[in-house]
Amino acid sequence: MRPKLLNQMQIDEMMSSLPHWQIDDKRRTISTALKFSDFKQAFAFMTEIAIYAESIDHHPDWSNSYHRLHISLTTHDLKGLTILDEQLASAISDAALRYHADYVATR
Ligand code: H2B
Repeated sequence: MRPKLLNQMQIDEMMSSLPHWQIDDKRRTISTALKFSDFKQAFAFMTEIAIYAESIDHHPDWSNSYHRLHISLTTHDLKGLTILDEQLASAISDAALRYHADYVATR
């Protein structure tokens, strides 16, 4: 699939459906940060998201430290946001609920 960059209106719509995500000033990435009960939970979550990311061929930029996970999404090929970022963010938010992860301040 070769997605198109979202327009301003589509981005606004996306952000209203992703309450725990922030968009950067240039509107090229969305990001969030999560805290899990421990490292094992964080890594299990990452494994689940990694498998999903592979299935849609769209991959997160993320970093993990102990029980914290910082996630940033963008469509590198187009240097901006597409429906794939929305799809991955929404899958991440659904999984975060199941894992009882807490949203924390992003860096
Ligand atoms: N993931 C993300 N986040 N952005 C991309 O542009 C991207 C990707 N491109 N995964 C895909 C892989 C591309 O490099 C391959 C060739 O399909």
